[in-house]
Amino acid sequence: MAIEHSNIDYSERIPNNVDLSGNRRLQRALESWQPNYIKWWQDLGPDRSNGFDVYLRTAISVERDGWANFGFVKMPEYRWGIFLAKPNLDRKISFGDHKGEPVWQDVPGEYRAPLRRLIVTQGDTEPASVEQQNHLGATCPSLYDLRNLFQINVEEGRHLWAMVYLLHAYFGRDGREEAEMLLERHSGDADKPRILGAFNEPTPDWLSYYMFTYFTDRDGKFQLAALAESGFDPLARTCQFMLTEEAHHMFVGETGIMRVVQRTCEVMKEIQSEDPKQVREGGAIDLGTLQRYINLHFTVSVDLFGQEISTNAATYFNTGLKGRYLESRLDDDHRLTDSSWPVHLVHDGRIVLEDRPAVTAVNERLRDDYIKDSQRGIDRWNAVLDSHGVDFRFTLPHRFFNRHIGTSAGINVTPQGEVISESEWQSREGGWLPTDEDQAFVGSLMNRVTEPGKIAAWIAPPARGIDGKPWDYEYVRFN
Ligand code: BYC
Repeated sequence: MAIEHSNIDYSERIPNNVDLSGNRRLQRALESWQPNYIKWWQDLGPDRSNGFDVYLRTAISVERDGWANFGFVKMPEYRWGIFLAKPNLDRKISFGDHKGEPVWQDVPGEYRAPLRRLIVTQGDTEPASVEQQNHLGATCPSLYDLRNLFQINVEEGRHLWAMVYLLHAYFGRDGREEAEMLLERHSGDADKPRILGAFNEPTPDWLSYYMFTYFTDRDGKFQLAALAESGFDPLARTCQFMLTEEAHHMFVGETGIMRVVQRTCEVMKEIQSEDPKQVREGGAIDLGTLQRYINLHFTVSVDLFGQEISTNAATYFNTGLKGRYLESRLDDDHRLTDSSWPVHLVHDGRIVLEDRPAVTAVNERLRDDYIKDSQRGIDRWNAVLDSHGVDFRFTLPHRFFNRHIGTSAGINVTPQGEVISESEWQSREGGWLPTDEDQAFVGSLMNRVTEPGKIAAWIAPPARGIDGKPWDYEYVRFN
């Protein structure tokens, strides 16, 4: 294997810390993928943004002080590259059948297919999210928000590079073919859709976007954390570095929704009413609509954890390819030979909690961690309501509400966790999930605001700006 550095070589066409120039074949392969990537960015990345100067962070090293370097960049000139966290030469596999063995620097032949599949699935989500968001620049509520959108987009693009590097470097010809396919499947495409459900859903407006970055990017956090435990060291180190960038994406979602809630509270105070109709007339998003958006985006994201009982997941765990959240900090045998885990299941139309072999329940366990983490934002949004003396409380719906993957797919469950009939679902669904009318209303608020210091009327300004700059800084220059 090549020598690797923590500093990134920016004199190369593809910035990297994996000594790419020491492997000409790989370098040539990636350099021939690069124009296809740029073409994809031009075609399906942020609409009509090529000439903008955007205040973006770019990693110049994977050290603590080097990964967040700010400056104005035109997005097609962003230095997408290949950055792996520093190696730990003594690292051992920490779970599964190979626990205690040195981590792999190459792909173990017998695990090649499932490993490739995990990398492809992860890689597929990254460009999908850019495609889902490509039209949002036309309706941004402020320059600050526009900049954050673009930051997330370029980083998702880089996360695609991260997976494409692994495919090219370790999977030969089929890896190269998979890398091509990552640019050929498209979000919502009837013939060649993205692999996972949530990544084919539209992100029609900025409320959906904040919900997506809060709930769906958080799936990214948990999946990347599980892959960061992998026995395949290049994957683990790639994901470790990706996680440093992921935090900002969830921050955009959490604070975005918080600012919407803040504005709604201000309007309710001004008009002395919490009546949804009057709140909407006041130009804010009523709390019921916000709850329905939470319900939708939470459930679509919860589906991303797969089946409650999964032999795929057990195989990934046993073979050392994908661990649990913070695997090395868990206090057990890390093999799960005799342990069990409580799993929500549906039996004879009833929801039950039953112990199942833990190794088959690792998807569900990751979902448990995710749900716990998701609750934190709900608590913060409720604290905003509290500080305005508003009684309403946001809640996460039951994990079986509105599911399309897993044991509750196809049964109707209320947000409170009651199983109901199809006809009852039909009559009550509009109270739980965004209606056409909700979406039309939210859509009607989406007008582009790009003057520094100005912000759309449905959202409060952020508490602070980016990189120590004021929030009303000119983060995007249109030229
Ligand atoms: N949609 O045994 P199961 C991110 C399929 S987000 C469609 O549970 P497994 C990001 C499944 O493929 C993180 N199909 O499967 C966020 C399987 O198919 P086969 C993305 C689904 O493999 C925002 C079958 O159902 N990373 O980074 O244990 C912006 C049986 O299911 C879905 C990853 O997901 C679904 N939702 O679990 C940008 C990590 N769920 O085998 C980026 C890599 C399941 O019957 N992926 N199926 O043909 C994985 O670890 C696994 O593939 C999954 C699925 C956890 C997703």
